[in-house]
Amino acid sequence: MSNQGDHASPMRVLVTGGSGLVGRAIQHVIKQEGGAKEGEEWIFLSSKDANLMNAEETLAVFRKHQPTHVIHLAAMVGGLFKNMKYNLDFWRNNVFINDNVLQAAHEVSVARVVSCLSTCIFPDKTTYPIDETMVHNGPPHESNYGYAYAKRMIDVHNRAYFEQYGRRYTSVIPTNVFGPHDNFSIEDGHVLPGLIHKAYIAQKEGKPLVVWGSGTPRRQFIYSLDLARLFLWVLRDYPEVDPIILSVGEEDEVSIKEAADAVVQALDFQGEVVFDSTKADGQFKKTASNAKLRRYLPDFNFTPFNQALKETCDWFVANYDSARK
Ligand code: NAP
Ligand code: GFB
Repeated sequence: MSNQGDHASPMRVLVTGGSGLVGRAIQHVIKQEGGAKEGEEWIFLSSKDANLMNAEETLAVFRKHQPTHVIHLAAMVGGLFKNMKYNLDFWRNNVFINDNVLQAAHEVSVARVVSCLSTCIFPDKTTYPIDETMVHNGPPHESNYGYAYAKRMIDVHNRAYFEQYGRRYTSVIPTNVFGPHDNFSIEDGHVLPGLIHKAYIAQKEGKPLVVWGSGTPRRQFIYSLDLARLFLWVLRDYPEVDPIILSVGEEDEVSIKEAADAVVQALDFQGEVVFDSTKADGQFKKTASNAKLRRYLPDFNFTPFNQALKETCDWFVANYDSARK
């Protein structure tokens, strides 16, 4: 069965979280790379269109647009340090959003919903590489258990909507994402946008770039535009209810120190780089396998990391005044 469901007519796709890092990347692929097909309608929501933590507002925006398909990105999102501060809010806000969105989709008979988990929600004590079968195999890292459990419940929702109503709603599991329109907040954002913002200021002030933690943890990073291209494939052609990891390969994993060195190179930062080991390291590694993705898309090409980082840095410098920070 195609993901068109029984829709011979073109898709009407509602993208929740359409104004965020990933949402803006999907907008770029749809509007600048010819990602939409003839007759398709794409609607990108922000929280101004509806507070998806509110069930009535969520149902109203779904009834207004009557989507045939949904890419569900909206969430309370943040880096390690924001997660460590607000585990309760990450749990409650994301559970509200996810329950409202999936129930509204069911009520207006959306054919296909693609929601978003994250590679940071897997069990902290695990074997490597991590794969899609391990989502529920033990407690997540203590730094972000609120977000992690809320995200895992999406997978539980999808299984239950399939068993009880035959809904083929699915989810993807991206690794750490970066790119233009990211949240460059030094306190609340993720590591790459945080380091880009800090290096930009340090350059201007002639001060060292301070990297938090030891620099030894390891991460895989996916460029937001690559993730967006993969999202379109998942929406149109990925047939399963079970989640699929969307990540670069294990061999592309880098240390935080290597990531910082890449930011230094991309911004041509001339100052000293120092490490503040009084700050937390978070999860040491969460090495994910993209073997399942490769079985479906053996020839997909990821943008080389240094090129993607340069494009992101160039965007940040050019849009410094308006960037989220
Ligand atoms: P983001 O840049 O923070 O954007 C979040 C989006 O959700 C924004 O469009 C925001 O709207 C919307 N939103 C938040 N609360 C809302 C609410 N109560 N009602 C309606 N909309 C709300 O996040 P992102 O990095 O693009 O993440 C998108 C998805 O990818 C999330 O599900 C996230 O968990 C997942 N993910 C992200 C990463 C990563 O490294 N960034 C990694 C793995 C998975 P406003 O613009 O109006 O605030
Ligand atoms: O992207 P990040 O904040 O989150 O990366 P996680 C944290 C790692 O980068 C830690 C180091 O090892 C930090 O010590 N780091 C160094 C920095 N300098 C900085 C900096 O300036 N800012 C930040 N933020 N980190 C998150 C989860 O884990 O992954 C979220 O907590 C989310 O739930 C996200 O899923 C994708 O990769 O550690």
